[in-house]
Amino acid sequence: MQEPNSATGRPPRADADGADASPQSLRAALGALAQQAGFSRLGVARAHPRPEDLERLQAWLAAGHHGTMAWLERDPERRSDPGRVLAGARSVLVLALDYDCDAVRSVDFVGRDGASAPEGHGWISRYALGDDYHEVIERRLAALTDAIARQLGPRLSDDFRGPDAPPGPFDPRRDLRGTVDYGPVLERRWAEEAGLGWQGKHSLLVHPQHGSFFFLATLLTTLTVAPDTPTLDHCGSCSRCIDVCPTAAIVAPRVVDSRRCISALTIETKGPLSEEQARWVGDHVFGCDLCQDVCPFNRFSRPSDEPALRPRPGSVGPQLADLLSLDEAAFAARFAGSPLRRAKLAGVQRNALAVQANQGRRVTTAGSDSGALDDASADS
Ligand code: B12
Ligand code: SF4
Ligand code: SF4
Repeated sequence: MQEPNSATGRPPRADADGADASPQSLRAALGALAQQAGFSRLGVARAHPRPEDLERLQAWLAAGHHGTMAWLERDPERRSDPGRVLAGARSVLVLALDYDCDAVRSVDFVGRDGASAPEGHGWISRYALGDDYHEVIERRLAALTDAIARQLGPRLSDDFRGPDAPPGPFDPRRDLRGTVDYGPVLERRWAEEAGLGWQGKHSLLVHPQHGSFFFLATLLTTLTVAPDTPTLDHCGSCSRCIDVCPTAAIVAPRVVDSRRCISALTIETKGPLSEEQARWVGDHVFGCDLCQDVCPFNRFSRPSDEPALRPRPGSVGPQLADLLSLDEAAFAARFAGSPLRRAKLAGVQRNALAVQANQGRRVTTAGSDSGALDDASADS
């Protein structure tokens, strides 16, 4: 006996080989297809408006926490309601792609203060050591969309969209909508509901076994898919991420002020940095991993087996002089298909110069300190 389709109450139609399209069988089939398409994990949530997230998002924007990212102000209602992104959305498929690697943790390179790297070197954050994840994930979303249409589409009865939507055969352009990162979806909120982890105090999604070094993407769909169970918050009384942040950018648990976040300053901020911002950057040339590096759950994360995300030669703790010697052509060749293109050559060199100045000040301060000691010993 097949279970009725929970969207329509009607039994699902069996296809020629007897496979059904119940929410449970769809969940199992989608999990397998997501892995075949190269994702590490799939989680599923029921699509619904999220009024509490709309309120929090509006409060975050009103406080100016988005900094220079004005695009985040566009249409918060849409960001908090998948039905406004895909008409008739019934499920949110959330996809995780692991990106950890064998490289040293930044906290062991730039230090807990974010400003103790070996002189002449800066830090490029873990997620940016290999190829640009947007491109990797977009290719995979396309492969997954194609596989769903080819392998599951023909199995779906014409009532899969539920009673309120017009019937018709499954059409991936109408029934699926993939987004990654800059799409109008609060990915971490859906990922939490879909059981892929919980939003830690640094605001990133943490999985109890896999830690937080993974990307997220979503595939909204009109299909009714059996949802997963949300993950419980395991942060407890820990506050390591808040304590380590050198710029106090985590202003409350799960709330990041981008105006102080080194990641936003080094990647998203265009034009010159103020003197204060340039000091906050410490030794970071692109992005920041400190709040994730100290999280106890990242002890469990393993290197990703994804070749495209492995560190490129020279990307771990790069030499500042190398970065500063690049011209446009050399930058384009060295960072083709890399996330660093987002900051452009001008942004990367602005950051490298800030790091150089910060290190220069350190040397001078250390020099004047030892001078003070010498003076003291001379007096005694
Ligand atoms: C804008 C953005 C940034 C901004 C702002 C960061 C931020 N915390 O919002 C900046 C540039 C600073 C940034 C930095 C980074 N980012 Co970013 N970023 C995004 C982006 C594009 C949008 C995030 C967004 O909408 N923020 C707006 C705020 C309001 O949303 P929110 O944090 O989800 O807000 C909710 C919570 O705060 C929650 N909340 C608040 N209070 C409470 C209380 C309770 C009780 C609860 C339950 C919830 C709650 O409600 C809010 C509204 O829903 C997402 C992709 C996406 N589309 O989601 C990637 C994303 C979050 N970034 C990602 C990454 C990897 C990073 C960096 C690690 C990169 C790096 N190494 O430098 C850093 C980490 C910095 C940090 N600690 O956040 C990944 C995270 C993957 C993961 N495992 O979680 C994402 C998902 C991209 C992706 N597709 O993989 N990022
Ligand atoms: S990414 Fe760096 S600056 Fe931003 S919140 Fe985390 S530790 Fe702070
Ligand atoms: S460091 Fe501690 S508080 Fe921060 S996310 Fe990890 S477990 Fe939660």
